[in-house]
Amino acid sequence: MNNIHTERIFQALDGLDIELPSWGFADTGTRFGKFHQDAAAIDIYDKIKDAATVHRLTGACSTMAVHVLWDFNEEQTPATVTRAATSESIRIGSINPNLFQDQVYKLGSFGNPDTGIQNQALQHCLDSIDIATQCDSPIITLWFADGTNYPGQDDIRRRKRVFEQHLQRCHESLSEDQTLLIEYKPFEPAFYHTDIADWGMSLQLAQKTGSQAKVLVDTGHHYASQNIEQIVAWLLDEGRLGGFHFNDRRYADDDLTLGSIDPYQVFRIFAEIHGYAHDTGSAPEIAYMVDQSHNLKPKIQAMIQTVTWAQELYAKAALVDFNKLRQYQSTGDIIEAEQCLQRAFMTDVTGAIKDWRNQHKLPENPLQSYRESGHEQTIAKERKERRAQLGLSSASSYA
Ligand code: PSV
Ligand code: MN
Repeated sequence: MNNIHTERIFQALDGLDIELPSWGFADTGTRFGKFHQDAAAIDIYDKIKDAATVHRLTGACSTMAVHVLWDFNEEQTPATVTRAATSESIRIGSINPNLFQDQVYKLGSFGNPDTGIQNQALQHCLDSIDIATQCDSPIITLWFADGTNYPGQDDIRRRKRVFEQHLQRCHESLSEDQTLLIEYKPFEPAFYHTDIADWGMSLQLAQKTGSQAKVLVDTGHHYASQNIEQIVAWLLDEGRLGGFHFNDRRYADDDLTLGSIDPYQVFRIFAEIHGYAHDTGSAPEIAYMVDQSHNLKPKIQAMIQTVTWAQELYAKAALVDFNKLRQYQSTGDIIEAEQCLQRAFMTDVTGAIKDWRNQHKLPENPLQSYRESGHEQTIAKERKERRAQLGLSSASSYA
């Protein structure tokens, strides 16, 4: 690897910070059940510690996303939670309102036919913006489970209009440095229509909402074979790509580890971003976040695996020779243009990444280092005992 390549990789890794989700460290399952893990986080303080562990080993995860309903309560106030994060040398990142769990949301939140319920949802969003301010967090992420299950169930145009109205109201409450991210999802839990089903709907809503509203691309929220990098390219060009929720999928919203199914697609997404920076001379401001809840894999290890693969694929994408690529594109040289991408994708960047880690006093192999540290066993023992004291179910209560 030549010096220019190493320099590009170092620069890319220095600029890549990946937010971890608090919910990815807790015991979660599918609608069929949960497989408990003794080492899973019990409360927000465990989640903060786990995110900080990943950050210490990878040097790339300085913030943790929180879910308002799951992570805050009367004792766990924004101030307390922020202090706990600071004491572990991380920060609270994006704030995720919960607009799907309360019984009142059976027919939707913003889209609900009942204006009283719409207002309850709106108030929860406004409270979440306030929490973001208290946590000094610049991002509020909105994911709506809203939609219908049957044709005719509700008026799709009415629902669209109330979304526009309530999102505008949220935007009015943002401070100057805050961004509202609007996530889309084509199905689940609603199966006939979801109110924000794709990137075009998110974009249209963001444009109507205001300049601080942007689109959140959750990589798992697409139909099979959809060209996600094209969506990324369009959103970049419109100045509305706000962030990502990283995960991989085979069928639906599978929450598989990023790159486990199609690493070349992740590379192509990153290549669009590096290409944009190359062509415009400025790196876009994008919030990179993980949205994975692992039911089977040990959670901290799955996060380290995700982050290190994201780093590797991001580094590879930084090696695309965009000067040559644009030249090949302009002359219609399809073979060489494609080779530009493939050659970068196939380049072994592991040596340069190790050098980068050494430079930052990080373990050369964060996953191995974690597995050998004994940390997993220590927290499993401590949390198992704490669960027993609290009368909570655990892996061993089923043994
Ligand atoms: C549900 O699909 C989901 O995974 C969305 O992607 C949200 O971002 C996440 O839950 C947290 O609310
Ligand atoms: Mn998501």
